[in-house]
Amino acid sequence: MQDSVYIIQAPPFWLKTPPLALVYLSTWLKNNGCKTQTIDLNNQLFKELAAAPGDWLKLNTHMEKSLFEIVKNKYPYVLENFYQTIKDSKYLGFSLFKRNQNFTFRLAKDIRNKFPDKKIIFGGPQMLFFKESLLRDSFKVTGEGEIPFLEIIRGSDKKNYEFKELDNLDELCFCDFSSTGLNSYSRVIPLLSSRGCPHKCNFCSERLLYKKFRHHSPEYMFEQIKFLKSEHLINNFVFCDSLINYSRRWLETLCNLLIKHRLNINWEAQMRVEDKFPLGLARLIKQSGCYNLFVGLESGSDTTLKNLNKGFSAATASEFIATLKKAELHFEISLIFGHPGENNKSFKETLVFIKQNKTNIPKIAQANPFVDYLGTFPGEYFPNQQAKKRINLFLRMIKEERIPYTKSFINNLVY
Ligand code: B12
Ligand code: SF4
Repeated sequence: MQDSVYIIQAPPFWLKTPPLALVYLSTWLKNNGCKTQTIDLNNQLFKELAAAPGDWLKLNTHMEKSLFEIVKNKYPYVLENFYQTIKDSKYLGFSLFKRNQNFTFRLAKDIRNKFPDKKIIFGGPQMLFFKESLLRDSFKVTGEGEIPFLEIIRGSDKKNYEFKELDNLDELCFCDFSSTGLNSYSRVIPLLSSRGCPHKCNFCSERLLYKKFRHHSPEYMFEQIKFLKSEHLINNFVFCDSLINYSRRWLETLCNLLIKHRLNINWEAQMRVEDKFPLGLARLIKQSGCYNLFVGLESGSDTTLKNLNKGFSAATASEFIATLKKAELHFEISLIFGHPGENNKSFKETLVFIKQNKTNIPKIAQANPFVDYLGTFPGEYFPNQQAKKRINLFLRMIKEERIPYTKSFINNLVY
């Protein structure tokens, strides 16, 4: 048995499900003989502070920057308990996102002072933003964590890992939630059937987060769902993939397996707009238990869709949405405003598209300004002052048209 490892999710972070990185990494390390535990400090603190979910989830720089000091001054026992728990461990891994980076760095600095010998490893999507070492003698893992984490525990002193990706996802053991637990969350099991995305929309960070697109076989996913359902007696699943329809045959096989074996689960996922999407497949998706899809439409203008390299036209999107509606699927669409190149004409085309298709659109999930995520835009980017104004006009229009929307995901990304 190797020295013990703790993998930590600092706050603030999403609350609904256990952080999947902690689940994947702890499952992998345990199955490779490492004594591993996870600590969801985010969930613990949210409960300890009796915070309102809306306040905790709202993107708010001030809260993110001040949270560590608040905890240190008002709830010191939480940190003391935490230090007590980790005191005998050798490795501490932190999962880093934009929202929890301040808390994570403050905590890691205190740990370095208190326990100078501990090996500290940083990973997670926010690593893309750091070129330098983050803390004296720490390890930096950009991209997938499984292979680098294990190498570090096995004694490698390489300090900087980038995109060491698994070749065959089916070699991974089924997700083990025993360390994170599921009962203290909302009893929805997160799943991941793939890593990366085969498409290349030019605003999207997916190609920066993963180098190779890979997926599990549908048989593996079916067996994993069956196992998790019987293990935890939970029926609700959320696919955290960037998209669930990377292959029609794959999706059809999985749906058929779920139906044939009467698994009776409920599931939701993200989906890409596809040309000539078969009504039969949409019905199969519904029949297999899908209760919600999150569709990345982004725009209703052909010019903007082309600029975004979405790979479909407004007419295709209209047909796709009608197909989902015909299959009685519930879905929500997301939109981006203010992409460089969007002008009044293309903006208005999006408004017209939404109006014309409103009877087929159950809900607007998200409307946000274009964010140039580490140079995803292949040209010179200038912040578009129009974006906010356009989102407000769009909001006014969907209110007038009585199209439902998620209030907290409108214009919440730039903060
Ligand atoms: C699914 C998803 C969601 C779901 C979450 C569902 C759920 N049950 O958790 C929903 C839709 C709710 C969501 C919401 C948001 N999301 Co989101 N989401 C994703 C998505 C597509 C997948 C996340 C996931 O589960 N991945 C699977 C796990 C296993 O991967 P992972 O965490 O990256 O971990 C791997 C590696 O990073 C690494 N690793 C991670 N931690 C560690 C630690 C160590 C020590 C090591 C060695 C390695 C390591 O190893 C892991 C396994 O290989 C990602 C994009 C992506 N493809 O990653 C965006 C992403 C995480 N989301 C993002 C954002 C911005 C948001 C929102 C803030 C958007 C918004 N408009 O509000 C909200 C957050 C809500 C909130 N207020 O907190 C950003 C985060 C950017 C950042 N740098 O922090 C991402 C990266 C997308 C993007 N680039 O914009 N999201
Ligand atoms: S927007 Fe969706 S389809 Fe396009 S690259 Fe990103 S994840 Fe893939």
